[in-house]
Amino acid sequence: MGHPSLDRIIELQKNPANIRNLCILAHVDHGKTTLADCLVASNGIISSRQAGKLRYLDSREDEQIRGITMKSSAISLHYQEGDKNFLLNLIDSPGHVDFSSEVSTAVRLCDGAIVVVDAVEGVCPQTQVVLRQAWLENIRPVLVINKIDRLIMELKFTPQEAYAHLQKIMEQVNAVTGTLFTSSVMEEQAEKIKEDQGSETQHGEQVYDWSAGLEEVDDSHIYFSPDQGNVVFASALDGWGFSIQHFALMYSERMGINPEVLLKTLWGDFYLNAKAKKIMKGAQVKGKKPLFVQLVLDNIWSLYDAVVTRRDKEKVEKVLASLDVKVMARDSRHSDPKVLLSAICSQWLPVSQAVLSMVCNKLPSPLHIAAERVEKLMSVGVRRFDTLPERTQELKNAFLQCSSNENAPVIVFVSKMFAVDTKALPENKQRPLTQEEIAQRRELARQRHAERMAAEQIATVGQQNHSVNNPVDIQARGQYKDEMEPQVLKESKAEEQIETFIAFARVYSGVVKKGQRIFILAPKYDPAQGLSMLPEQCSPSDSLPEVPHLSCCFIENIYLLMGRELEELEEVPSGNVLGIKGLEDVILKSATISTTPACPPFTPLNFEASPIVRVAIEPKHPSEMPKLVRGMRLLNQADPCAEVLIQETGEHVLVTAGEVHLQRCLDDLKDRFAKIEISASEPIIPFRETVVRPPKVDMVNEDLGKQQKVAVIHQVKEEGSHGRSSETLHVDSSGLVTLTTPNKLATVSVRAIPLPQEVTCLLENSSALIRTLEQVNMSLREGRNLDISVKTLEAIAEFKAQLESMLQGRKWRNAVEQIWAFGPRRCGPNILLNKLEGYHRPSLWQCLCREDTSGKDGAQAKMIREFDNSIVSGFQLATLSGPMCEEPLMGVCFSIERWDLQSSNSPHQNAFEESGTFQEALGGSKAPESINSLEVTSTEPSQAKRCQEATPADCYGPVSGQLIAAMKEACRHAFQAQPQRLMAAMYTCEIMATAEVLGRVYGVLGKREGRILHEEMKEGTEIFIVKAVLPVAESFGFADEIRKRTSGLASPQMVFSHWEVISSDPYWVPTTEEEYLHFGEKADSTNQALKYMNAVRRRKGLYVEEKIVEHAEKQRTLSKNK
Ligand SMILES: Nc1nc2c(ncn2[C@@H]2O[C@H](COP(=O)(O)OP(=O)(O)OP(=O)(O)O)[C@@H](O)[C@H]2O)c(=O)[nH]1
Ligand SMILES: [Mg+2]
Repeated sequence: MGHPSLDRIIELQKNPANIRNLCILAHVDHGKTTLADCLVASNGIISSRQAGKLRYLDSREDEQIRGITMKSSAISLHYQEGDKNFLLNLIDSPGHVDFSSEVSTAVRLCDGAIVVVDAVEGVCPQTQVVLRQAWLENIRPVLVINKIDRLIMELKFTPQEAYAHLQKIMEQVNAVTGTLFTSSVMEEQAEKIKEDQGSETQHGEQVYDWSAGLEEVDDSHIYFSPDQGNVVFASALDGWGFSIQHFALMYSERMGINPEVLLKTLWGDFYLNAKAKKIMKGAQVKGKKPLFVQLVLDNIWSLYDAVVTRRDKEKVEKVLASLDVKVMARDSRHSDPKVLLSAICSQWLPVSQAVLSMVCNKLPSPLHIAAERVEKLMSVGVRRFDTLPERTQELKNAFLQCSSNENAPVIVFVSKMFAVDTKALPENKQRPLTQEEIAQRRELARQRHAERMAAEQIATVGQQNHSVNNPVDIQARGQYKDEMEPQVLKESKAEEQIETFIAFARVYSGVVKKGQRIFILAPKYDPAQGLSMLPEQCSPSDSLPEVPHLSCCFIENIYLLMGRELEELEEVPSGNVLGIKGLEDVILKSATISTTPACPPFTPLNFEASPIVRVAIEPKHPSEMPKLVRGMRLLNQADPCAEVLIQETGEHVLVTAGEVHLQRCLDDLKDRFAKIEISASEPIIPFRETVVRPPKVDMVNEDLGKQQKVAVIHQVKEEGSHGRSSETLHVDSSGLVTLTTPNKLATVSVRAIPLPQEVTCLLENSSALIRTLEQVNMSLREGRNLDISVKTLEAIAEFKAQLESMLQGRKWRNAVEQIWAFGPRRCGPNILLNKLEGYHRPSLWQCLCREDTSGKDGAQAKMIREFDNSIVSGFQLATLSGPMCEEPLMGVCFSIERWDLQSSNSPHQNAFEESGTFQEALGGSKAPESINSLEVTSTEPSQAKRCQEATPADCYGPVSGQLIAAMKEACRHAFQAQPQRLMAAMYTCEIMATAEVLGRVYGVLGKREGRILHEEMKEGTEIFIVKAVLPVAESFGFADEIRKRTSGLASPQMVFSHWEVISSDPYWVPTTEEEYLHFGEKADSTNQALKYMNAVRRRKGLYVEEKIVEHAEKQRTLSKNK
């Protein structure tokens, strides 16, 4: 098939029924880019000889060097089947975990996916992840089992063994989809039951069978099976691939069997009974060759045997004759047998043909977008689809129709921004000139030359007549200077514009045109608000009032994405993937674009990996700081997952998903975006601070008595009294910390309690939900009514129930109801508990039982007390950075047990009573009154005195501020009154290794404090899969070390998994005889936690308690003796 012309593609873009938007997904190195090469070669864009070697879609230099894909890139291909012409918008994605955000951006734009699985390695961790991602985005997958040649050449399987192995892989893949499917059916059933229940409760108890739903739903289409036509077996490297349809058709002709029958029996436990000329069931039991082995695999095996293993010329001739394939003499004489093999296979079983045909027949076109998917895309956060404004709901039809009508609304989603060299843009590129243009230019040049000659002649004549300092001459020179300046300016501007950002996007409705004006809907845009603020039937080109999160912009240019190249287009109709220029100032990473303000922003992308590795960056030469800042801004825009921030300390910090990702970001920064030398710090490793239950035994396993606890508390008291008079701070023996504000008007008592581990986990995993809960509560407090979807409410109720079941026991009685806030940032894994007597705040869970709050309990009792917010803020600050090394807290519950607040105006009132000006001075009496009404404390005589003393209280600042500070301090002291621990971030890492290098892998893991979770052998292979956890702090250079030590035979995939308490106490010092004996006086050799803590403190410029001179006396003695 020839290279499709641009006109052809433009033509094809107009017929959405024949468009397929798809991406290639797989675990790292399973052969996505190689397969993409084969498909690209089928369009003549690269030669078929280069396919598999070129890795055309890996256009970056580092991708080529490292051999892994780092950015997803798209290409449009043409495929013809019968008289039907298809347009395929293909996106190749990376498989390395560090770049899984690139997968999310690709999946969002597609309707289908090719999932590639390595025939040797089978289902790997990323395979599961991508299948899940496809599932979450409702896109349909097809399967390619790749690298079958490895079964022949590397594992030396017989066809029979290979068949058994392939069956197993198929089972594994289907097991993953099966789990996804079952859980979603269960969810739907549960929802249905809930909905029904309302109407049915009157009719008495109903019993529901959970499995019933599963049996009713037809799930055959979601599984992969060769007879369904959604599986291709391939070797992308050798250029062959087939689906069983191909063989079914071929053999049905030869053997005279109905192709339908063959199709059903070619994969499965069937065999050919030669005598009876019948296909029978039960090959395994009878020890017969299954049809698949006999008719398919045997042929391939014998081809490899003849061509590659034996290189038997005669046999090859025979095979060629039987396959009816002709090869060029050059290929058959080539010294590398793989060349001949590829030449044969590309004619006999061309992989592109098999894959493209499957894609066109099995994947949906943009016209078949599921209504369910549209609703999911359109409903953001807590909102549900049917609460969206009517005009917004109507847009669902636009999605479903995928119409390119003139009056269809334009809806486009931008999933990422990518940078291209401005010079490489088609409009800036030099293109070959046509004959006419060449002639035209020649004519122009000739004219110019003639003019110049004439001018010179005049000049020489003139010079003879005039003196040198001719005013005209000076003027001319001045003009010249004038011309120079804009030139210089232009140049510097051009330098700035070296990178242009192109939006990677898909049109869901309407036609996108060059020069069109459109609305940009930021993720937080609310169509209800937009519609109410804007006039009806407005368009983006009108002058409009400002609406939050909505902006307007011109589409400067649009492109067809062709891998490394871009092609300029005038317009792109609905259903296509495209690149858009001109949005870099209005879109940071992703956004929705529309011509109607009724369009909602799409749901945010699901990112699987969270950025965790952070480094501080600075330019080698301090004067280049502005360039670095600009470069970092560009990098932030160009990468979906990288985060760039400036810390309070002034450091410029880059946060990435892993080491490989970090390296790529640094390279990009150096070579493209900042173009300066930079230096990056050692990765900054995040820690968390927590408290634990007091240990029962000491470091040498001796029983601990009470004295240690007391010692700890003593220490806190001492520390506490450093900064402030101990009069305001009191710590009792149970760890309850009581603190009074400097103006002595407010007192808080706080206790820190460790949360059970599973609660911390739950909080950590539910942060999105907690944030939603917080939003809901906020709007309830403001009196706004938010329509919350049933699903969200259920999720909140379930979360509450889970918390209740986890927080059992006397200590936690009623705790869930008393939760005041979560922190830090209002959604973190720490809890503030309200243990105050007589203060009934509105419950955090009020959205679950909105009817009662206003009813019987009475609004009176559930009032929010004045300065409630200050307490929460103090708690947020305390949990954001702990006392150990200013890292966030985790798994700590602060229970606030006393909160007295004296009315701040009483002393003033005393003083100002007579003059009566105070009320005016305060500008109204609302606030002081409400404090009065909630006053709890008694009126002792000393109280009055204290109040008198506190008259100049104003010098301490506003009460709310003091209360925040006091609450924060109280929490910190309460934290210190408990045994404190550091928590380390942990990676889970999966390593595939062969038996001979397994020992070395364990060696490296052991050295880096890794813990092996389990090890298993992949069935039928020599490969072991080791799963381990490893502290992030020890992970830098780990992948490289493993690769080096095993000569590249094992490579780990690391993903952030959880936080783990480091068991050793950083503050521990030996106190008993035994401990001295065991650890020596210094006891610093083994304290890993202390090392980590001090490293963090040093980095942050905090005080580190270290002895610089260790044994001063000895040194002196030595010199004396000399
Ligand atoms: N033996 C064999 N090797 C293959 C086959 N397909 C790909 N490979 C090799 O596998 C390696 C990885 O191939 P890629 O195509 O880069 O894999 P990928 O899935 O794109 O990798 P990432 O993009 O990094 O996730 C390369 O060395 C290929 O030559 C195949 O069919 N058989
Ligand atoms: Mg790749």
